[in-house]
Amino acid sequence: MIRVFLIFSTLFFSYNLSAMSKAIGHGPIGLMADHFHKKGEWMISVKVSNMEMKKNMLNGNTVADKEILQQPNPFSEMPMMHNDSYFKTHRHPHMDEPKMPAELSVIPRKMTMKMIMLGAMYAPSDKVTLMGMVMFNDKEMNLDTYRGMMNRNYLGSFETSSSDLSKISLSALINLHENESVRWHLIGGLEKSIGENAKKGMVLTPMNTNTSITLPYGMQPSDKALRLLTGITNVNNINGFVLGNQILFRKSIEEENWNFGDEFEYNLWFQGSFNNNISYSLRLNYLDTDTIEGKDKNIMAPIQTANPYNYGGEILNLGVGLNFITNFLPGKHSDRLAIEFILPIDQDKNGLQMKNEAKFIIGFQKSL
Ligand SMILES: [Cu+2]
Repeated sequence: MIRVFLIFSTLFFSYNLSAMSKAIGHGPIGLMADHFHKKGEWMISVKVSNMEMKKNMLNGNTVADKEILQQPNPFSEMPMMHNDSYFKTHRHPHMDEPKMPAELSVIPRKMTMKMIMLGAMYAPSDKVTLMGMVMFNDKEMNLDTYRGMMNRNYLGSFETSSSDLSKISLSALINLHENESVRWHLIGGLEKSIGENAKKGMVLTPMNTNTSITLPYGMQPSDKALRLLTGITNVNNINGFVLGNQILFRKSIEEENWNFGDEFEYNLWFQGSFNNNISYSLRLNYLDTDTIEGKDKNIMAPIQTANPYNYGGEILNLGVGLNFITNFLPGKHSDRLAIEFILPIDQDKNGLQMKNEAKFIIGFQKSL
């Protein structure tokens, strides 16, 4: 229902955008495919973002650590995560292989995700702009381990991390309509997740041992899926102010044993100018992501992130940004610097998940 409403609002917010050389000529930096280019133009860009997650939520509500330790562990009948050398040296012949705890025993404390996106845009005609992007990500998580049974004592903390080339994408923006006050364009593209999807890391187990396991889904640099990206962007110029909106779908069309869920994204933004060289923006961003499809049978641990159902959900973000026209590099066109600060204002994630905190994006764009 919300989707239908959003699609209609995109179609009806129709009111100039010849202002490509003004700061307001590009949308907030957190958007992709917000503008297109004139025939023969090139643009290269780099964007860096940092996002944190802290605390945990169960079905959309804040949850205490004590309650997390009472959540059932879906892998409780499986053998305890171990490394072979530990069992060769410690195992008694008459002892059963230990099973995993019946309840979750490891709690994520904090997660930091950094991304670097390198992009290029080229317009072979006024009708079509091609866009390519390469993305690197770096993820870090701090976790606390508790004893798996009896008194559930806190045993200690550890950190896992991964960093890799994560995605490449190629898309085309089709200029549907453009006049003094409104422009419309379609977005179509492919996005390939190319990083490692079964990276291992050292963890502290609820038996107070250190061992290497396949990291849970959220810590993997990639899911190896190929996604179809489709969308539509509408930008209106109303007396020097900009009102834009955009709908984007990311749908997995080819996947391995598991993949992150399909995504629906809606952006509604407002921009104004202090002068030709500085503009400000306010953006509402709604993201609806499905749970993980499939599973990796090696991902098994007494922690929420090892369960494919504890992924996805709905998030509403508010972004505040600034665009600047700068002259750092020589050339016919001036360059652009932009920042956006994004805060979640409502999050209803599926199952047990960490809570999003602020995200910060900074980008630099150079037209050639
Ligand atoms: Cu561009």
